Order: sequence, then structure tokens, then C-alpha cells
Amino acid sequence: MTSSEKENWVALVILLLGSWTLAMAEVTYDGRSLIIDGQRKILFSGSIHYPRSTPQMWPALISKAKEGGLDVIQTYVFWNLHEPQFGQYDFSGRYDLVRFIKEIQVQGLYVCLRIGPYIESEWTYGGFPFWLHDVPAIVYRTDNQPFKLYMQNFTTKIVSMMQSEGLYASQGGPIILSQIENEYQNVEKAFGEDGSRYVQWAAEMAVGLKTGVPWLMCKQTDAPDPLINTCNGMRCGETFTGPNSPNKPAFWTENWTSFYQVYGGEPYIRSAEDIAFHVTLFIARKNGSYVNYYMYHGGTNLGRTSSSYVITSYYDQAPLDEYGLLRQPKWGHLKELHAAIKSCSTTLLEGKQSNFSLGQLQEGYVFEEEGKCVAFLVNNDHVKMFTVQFRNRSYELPSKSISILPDCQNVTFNTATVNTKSNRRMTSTIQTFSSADKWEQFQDVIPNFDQTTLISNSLLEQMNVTKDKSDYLWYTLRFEHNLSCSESKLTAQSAAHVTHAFADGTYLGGAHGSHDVKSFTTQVPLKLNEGTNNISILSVMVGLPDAGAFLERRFAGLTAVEIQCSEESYDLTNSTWGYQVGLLGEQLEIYEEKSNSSIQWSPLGNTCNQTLTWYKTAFDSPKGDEPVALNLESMGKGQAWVNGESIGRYWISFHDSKGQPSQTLYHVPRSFLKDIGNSLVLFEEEGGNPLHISLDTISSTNIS
Ligand SMILES: *[C@@H]1O[C@H](CO)[C@@H](O)[C@H](O)[C@H]1NC(C)=O
Ligand SMILES: *[C@@H]1O[C@H](CO)[C@@H](O)[C@H](O)[C@H]1NC(C)=O
Ligand SMILES: *[C@@H]1O[C@H](CO)[C@@H](O)[C@H](O)[C@H]1NC(C)=O
Ligand SMILES: *[C@@H]1O[C@H](CO)[C@@H](O)[C@H](O)[C@H]1NC(C)=O
Ligand SMILES: *[C@@H]1O[C@H](CO)[C@@H](O)[C@H](O)[C@H]1NC(C)=O
Ligand SMILES: *[C@@H]1O[C@H](CO)[C@@H](O)[C@H](O)[C@H]1NC(C)=O
Ligand SMILES: *[C@@H]1O[C@H](CO)[C@@H](O)[C@H](O)[C@H]1NC(C)=O
Ligand SMILES: *[C@@H]1O[C@H](CO)[C@@H](O)[C@H](O)[C@H]1NC(C)=O
Ligand SMILES: *[C@@H]1O[C@H](CO)[C@@H](O)[C@H](O)[C@H]1NC(C)=O
Ligand SMILES: *[C@@H]1O[C@H](CO)[C@@H](O)[C@H](O)[C@H]1NC(C)=O
Ligand SMILES: *[C@@H]1O[C@H](CO)[C@@H](O)[C@H](O)[C@H]1NC(C)=O
Ligand SMILES: CC(=O)N[C@H]1CO[C@H](CO)[C@@H](O)[C@@H]1O
Repeated sequence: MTSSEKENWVALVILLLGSWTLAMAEVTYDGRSLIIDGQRKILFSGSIHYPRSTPQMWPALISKAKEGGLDVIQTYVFWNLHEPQFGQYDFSGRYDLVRFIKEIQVQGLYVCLRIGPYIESEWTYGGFPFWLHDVPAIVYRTDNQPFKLYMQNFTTKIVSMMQSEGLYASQGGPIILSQIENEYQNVEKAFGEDGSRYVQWAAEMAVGLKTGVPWLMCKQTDAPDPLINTCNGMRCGETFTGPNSPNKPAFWTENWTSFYQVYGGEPYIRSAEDIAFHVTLFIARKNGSYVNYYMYHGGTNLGRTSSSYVITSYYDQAPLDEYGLLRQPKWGHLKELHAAIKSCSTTLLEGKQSNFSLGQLQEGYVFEEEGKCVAFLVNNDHVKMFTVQFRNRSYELPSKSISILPDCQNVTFNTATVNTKSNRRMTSTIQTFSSADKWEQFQDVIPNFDQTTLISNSLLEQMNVTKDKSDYLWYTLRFEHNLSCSESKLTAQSAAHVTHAFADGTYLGGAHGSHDVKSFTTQVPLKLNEGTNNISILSVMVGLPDAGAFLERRFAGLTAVEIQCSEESYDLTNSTWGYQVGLLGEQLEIYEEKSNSSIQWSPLGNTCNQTLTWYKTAFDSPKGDEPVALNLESMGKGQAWVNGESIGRYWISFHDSKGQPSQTLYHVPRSFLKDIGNSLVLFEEEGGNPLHISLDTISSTNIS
């Protein structure tokens, strides 16, 4: 290096260091709020989970969140995506956490990083990689040496990654908060003393990572110092018992904008007015200074990522819908609320709060400092509007509403008065798939006992056999019978989610459980042959469980099988069973664009009640950039792939109490598509008609 080169080099380093030092922010807190660079803040935050959308969608989602008045984007970290095998990491594509955080930074927002690494989140296995299950003597989420080792290993990995990218606010990055564990209080009692020791350990472990920004424990009343305990729920303005120390602020980390939906369930619609009421109450009554919308954008549970029975579309009712479109009036009403609060945030943060009664069900909150004054007038009456007197003026308060008076005089916002126009989502059918000659099919194979290699004299637990490599596990049996018996039936009890029973390659029937009914019985008539009968039962899971204590001990799969012939009954529970993990089509990766060329696809045959059938066709991408979805209403249950990318499980045949499927439209992210010749592959379990599928674009239109 010449000396002038050296000077340039030194100058560059100084320049870089300079800008780095300038951007570094100290993040602390006190009893009122988070303090960033010496300034107290009221922060509006929204959950957007990076793997539930695509990198191509992230910039627009984040900018719509910013325009909606958010300051912070909150996300979980998804351990099972990032470490599918111990020590093998994946941070590519949708899993590119660093890219997601940098995109948020570019747009000038903060990040709350909820590492967990247990996350629940209606995500398969609560975010745990399944290999944890096979760690000897492991007990998850308690004072258990093996578990703590792996938890610390992954948490450290993520924190180091963030640190090496300079992403903590203490380094000039956008991350102002991180979370360890998740709603642990729900399970703590089950672990007794070990539970409390674990909370202490987790807190110390996290703090020891020296991120330079505060850590949270949500729904953990006794979160050890200096961790902040926070509230999750629908009504934290009513339910939160408060910070566990006068030096900690009141944070609401999950204010549910809707609720997740399960197959067989109906959407949970939470109105814009109701959300606005509870957010405002939390700020007024609980001195709340951080509110996170769970979810602000839910997105799509692509692949097999949803937990038991949870539908593929996630929190579609959030302010940004599944496709990232504004859901009005929710988005606009909350934007106005954020602006009203921001217009007086200094007074809220620096002022002294007092409260007073305005009627039997009416109350007021005032924040005052140096001649400045903010008032909240609350009408808790769910039915009647009410006129209150406040400082010699009268105010009409609609039922169940709060008026915000940033100057203690003029109402700039009332939670029940919606000025934003509603919109409605529209679907336009771009293409149908009704010509049979455009389809091919492949019949999956029903294995017989003789074709299986894993044999056991009992019914094995499903997850331990499949290792979650597939939703499907075949239980096969050779049943020798001496008499022919016309009045016979097969009964199978299951702790998985769906059962399909076959005898000698013929479908006998099936049954399924539901999110709330964990165990169910399949009973189907069966014609027994004299001699050998090949019984094959397909046990299906629709996602692994995601919650509760002792997740590692959860049992799924068949629990008892019996054949009845006239008066005789044969208990087959402890017979010799042969097992096959997954389907032939899965082994062949038939859904891959460049799948094994030896696969013999056939022309489309009878489309009625064809079980275990793969269907394949091709289509061109709809023009423009509107979101794309497949309408799968004519199908039964299965999974769909576009260009080898799974767009999730579908389950049309499971109807809700009104007789409707829980989800018929399945999002195909634009970035999965090429202009022409996209491959579409479906695996249909129980029978459906692919000729009535359509490809739709999604848009929204104002309703006046
Ligand atoms: C995790 O464990 C592996 C294997 O023991 C080790 O190589 C690695 O350094 C650990 N990572 C962290 C971040 O502790
Ligand atoms: C809110 O802050 C005021 C001080 O400004 C305090 O007197 C009051 O108890 C706090 N309310 C709650 C619910 O923490
Ligand atoms: C003020 O709030 C406190 C705490 O919620 C409550 O106990 C008290 O009754 C309120 N005072 C009035 C006058 O409403
Ligand atoms: C309200 O009016 C009364 C009587 O006119 C007056 O004495 C009082 O100061 C007024 N209060 C406020 C807050 O303006
Ligand atoms: C509040 O309303 C009064 C009259 O109603 C008006 O004179 C005043 O300018 C308003 N203040 C603000 C901040 O808009
Ligand atoms: C899981 O399967 C292995 C054999 O693959 C067996 O040794 C182990 O006992 C099983 N564990 C459970 C919990 O069933
Ligand atoms: C069928 O007959 C054979 C020979 O009589 C006997 O050993 C076997 O137990 C019988 N099987 C059943 C299922 O009844
Ligand atoms: C049962 O399976 C065996 C082995 O695949 C096969 O040879 C036999 O024909 C099957 N029996 C019937 C009745 O289908
Ligand atoms: C099957 O075997 C297990 C373990 O040996 C035993 O506990 C159970 O009672 C048996 N079930 C039946 C139906 O025979
Ligand atoms: C393709 O499938 C055939 C038959 O199942 C198999 O023998 C062959 O190894 C496969 N080839 C590849 C490249 O996977
Ligand atoms: C298809 O299956 C359903 C339910 O098992 C049955 O009701 C229906 O008749 C079947 N349709 C045809 C065409 O086989
Ligand atoms: C804490 C809280 O408000 N929990 C509520 C969250 O929403 C569910 C579903 O509506 C309610 O059942 C809970 O009470």
C-alpha cells in the first residue's frame, strides 16, 4: 500500500466508523416506555412472518405497514426451517432472515425479533426441528440439560448472525427488542420447580448474549429482571395485570387482529372498531406504550408448515390480507388511530395520568404536563351511546367507544366512528382447466404387507416413524381368514388426523378428527376373502401439534385395530404390521419440475372418487401483477405444487358448521410463476375433480 492509499484507507475507515457510531442507538426502558437514544417512544408494531410470504412480497408489505402508521415489524424466528438437520443451516429464499430485517431497516422501521426458539405460532411442532425428538433423554422447554444445550446453541447462532450483520440497534441496526421463550406461563406448572429454574436460566442465557437491546418474555408474569413481561391477548386493556416492576413499561406483544382458522372452522372476524377500542384502552388505562398487531399480515402456510388442522391461509382477516392487499376499513381505521396517538405522544409519555368516572359505565383518562393535556373518554356500555360532560363541554360517545382528545378539547378520533371506506375482495377467473386432454394422472400405489420393510408387532407412533418427512404413514397387515364372511367390518382408532382404509387395493372408506377432537374411530364394512386379506391403512397428519407441555411425548397414529366377522372379533392391535413412510409419488418427487422421467403418467381417467391420485397440468401466468390463487373447490383433500413449490395443503371436503369448506382459494405467490408453461401438480387423497379447478386473480374494490 502506498502512503496515499493508506490515507484513503484510513479516511474510509473513519468515515465508515463515523456513520456507524452516528447510527448506533442506545435502547433502554423505564416504567413508562422503551427509550431509544434518550427518547421515550409509543410504538405501534405489527407481526409479519418472513416465511409466510416471499422475498418479492416483503418490500410492499413493509411499506404498507409503514404507511399504516407502524414503527416496528415483529417476527418470530423459525428454527425448523433454519436448522432442518442439526448443524445444517438454511437461510436462503423465504428463509432469508437477514434480508428481511435489512429490508425493514431500509424502509426506516424497527424490528422486534422473537427468537423463541419455541414459537407455537400455529407452526408445525411450534417451530422445533423434529430431530430434537430423537435426542436421548430430552424434555423440551424445561430444566433439561440436552434441551437447554440445543436451545442455547440455536439462540446463540441467531444472535451471532444478527451481531455479525450489525443488526441490533446498539450496533446501528433496526432490532430494538428480542424475545426469549414464548407464553411459557401456559405450561410452567406442568414442570414444577424445573419450570421456574428454566425461566431463570433462559433469562440469564439471553441476557448473557449481550445484544445491547432489551429482552422480552411474553405472557410471563414473573419474567426475571431485566426482562420485560408483556401481555398477549385480545383485550390487554382489560386483562393485563401490569409490568412486574415499576421500572418496566406496559407492552402488548400480541393483540390478535383475528384468530387462526382450522379446517372445519369458520373465519374469526374482529372488527376494526373492536381492535381500535382495545388498543386505545391499553394506552389510556394501562399506560401502554408498545402495541403489536398479531398478525398485521398473516400470509400463507406454504408446504407442510401449519400445525395440526390449521388451514393454509393464515390470519387472512389481518389489516393486510393473505395476499398483502389492504383490508378496509381495518387498515385505514388503525392508521387514523396511530396518527391520533402520535399527535400527542409526547404528552402521553411525559405527562401524569389520572382517571375519573364519567358515569356508571363511562370513565375518563387524562395525561397532563406543563399546560399540555390529552384526554380519553371511554364508554364501556356495549349497547347505548352516552353523553358525558368533560371540562364544561359535552361529548357524545357512541356505544363501546373511546374518543381521543389530543388537546383535552377536540375529538380527533373515536374508535367506533369509522371514516375509512370498506372494500371487498374480488376474484376474476383467468383460466379453467376443464379440458381432460390437458391433464395427466398417476395412481399412487397401495402397499401390501409383503412390500414393506419396517415390521413391528405393535402399532407404532406415527411421528417417530415418519420423522415428519411426510404426512402419510401406511400401516399394512396380512389377515389370514378361514371362512368367507360377508357381514364383516374393520374398526380403527386413531390419534392422528385422517384415516383411509383399503383391503386388497379397494377403498373401504375413511374418517377424520378435528382440531378439538383428538381421537376418532373409523368403522368401514369389509368383505373378507377366504385366505389372505391385504389390509392397508393410510394414517394422515395435517401438521404436527404446536402447543402444550411435553410436546416430545405426543402420540399420533393408529392406536387400535379390530376386524369383526359376524360374532367373532379379531383384535389386530398387536399383530405383525408392516410400515411404509410416505407415498410412492413423494419418494419419486413427482411434483418436481424435473421429476424422474421414468414416471408413467396416464391420460386423465374417471375423475370421480379416485383416491390417492396425482394430477398434472401446465398453465401460463396471468398477465399483470395482481395476486394469483387457485380455486380448488372441486377437490377433496391433498396438497398442491406449482413448479415444484408446495403452495400448501388443501382440504375442501371438511366443512364447517354451515356446510362450507374452510378454504377454497389457495395463494400462488407470483414469484413461484414463470410467464409460460408452469407445472401444476396435485395430490388428491380421497377424490376430487380437477376439471373444475380455476386460476384466479385477486383484487379489491371499494364499496360505497
Ligand atoms: C452448536 O453446536 C455445534 C456442535 O457442538 C458447535 O460446533 C457450534 O459451534 C455450536 N454453535 C453455537 C452457536 O454455539
Ligand atoms: C399510569 O401512570 C400513572 C403515573 O402517570 C400512575 O399513577 C398509574 O398508576 C399508572 N397506571 C397503571 C395502570 O400502571
Ligand atoms: C381510577 O383507576 C383505578 C385503577 O383502575 C380505579 O381503582 C379507580 O376506581 C379509578 N378512579 C375513578 C375515580 O374512576
Ligand atoms: C367550567 O365552568 C365553570 C362555571 O362557568 C367555571 O367556574 C370553570 O372554571 C369551568 N371549568 C373549566 C375547566 O373550564
Ligand atoms: C379546537 O376547537 C376549537 C373550537 O371548537 C378551536 O377554536 C380550536 O382551534 C381547536 N383546536 C385544535 C387544536 O384544533
Ligand atoms: C422411536 O423409534 C425408535 C426406532 O426407530 C425407537 O427406538 C424409539 O423407542 C421410538 N421412540 C418412541 C418415543 O416411540
Ligand atoms: C385357520 O385355520 C388354521 C388351520 O385350521 C388354523 O391354524 C388357524 O388358526 C385358522 N386361522 C384363523 C384366523 O381362524
Ligand atoms: C395380497 O398381497 C400379496 C403380496 O402383494 C399378493 O400376492 C396377493 O395377491 C394379495 N392378495 C389379494 C387377495 O389381493
Ligand atoms: C398389546 O400389547 C401391549 C404391550 O405388550 C399390551 O399392553 C396390550 O394390552 C396389548 N393389546 C391387546 C389388545 O392385546
Ligand atoms: C427413477 O425411478 C426408477 C423407478 O422407480 C428408479 O429405478 C430410478 O432410480 C429413478 N431415477 C432417478 C434418477 O431417481
Ligand atoms: C363417491 O363417494 C361418495 C362417498 O363415499 C359416495 O356418496 C358417492 O356415491 C361416490 N360417487 C361415485 C360416483 O362413486
Ligand atoms: C387474554 C385474552 O384476551 N384472551 C382472549 C383471546 O381471544 C380468545 C378468542 O377470542 C378468547 O377466548 C380469550 O379470552
